[in-house]
Amino acid sequence: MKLLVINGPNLNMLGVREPALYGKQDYTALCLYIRAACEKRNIEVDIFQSNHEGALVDEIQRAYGRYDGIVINPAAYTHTSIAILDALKAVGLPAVEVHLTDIDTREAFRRVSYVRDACIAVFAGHGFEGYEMAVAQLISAQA
Ligand code: CA2
Repeated sequence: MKLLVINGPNLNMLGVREPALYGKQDYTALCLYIRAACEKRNIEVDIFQSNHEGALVDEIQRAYGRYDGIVINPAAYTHTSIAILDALKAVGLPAVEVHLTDIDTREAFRRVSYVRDACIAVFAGHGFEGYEMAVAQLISAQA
């Protein structure tokens, strides 16, 4: 099984500011965590991060025929991007939405998720562990 993990804008800034919200660990630590979670389950993984909506759409399209599932934290684009929703629907791969924080208990504008409509599950508010939960979900969806 081969998974693609996609992270949206500003997640590369993890650990730099707002540690109370997003934790003290940086983006490199998140990537190491995801790789370890996949390795222990014998899952191949590629991780992609971009601050640009079109680049995220391009990467989702590129996944078609190459991966068995997508784990996506679209960051702020969660709440705005019909383009990312359409790309996920277009490729039709099982996708799981992840957020480090619990977006349902933050500002009202974060309660809206456009991408949710194209995802089989959502894990929000579990920090790094949410990515591992998403990987486990995709494995059990495939079985
Ligand atoms: O909780 C999440 O994972 C989010 O997707 C993170 C996004 C936010 O826009 C979403 O509403 C929820 C923000 C990404 C990280 O932003 C940072 C801001 C300051 C310092 C470090 C990271």
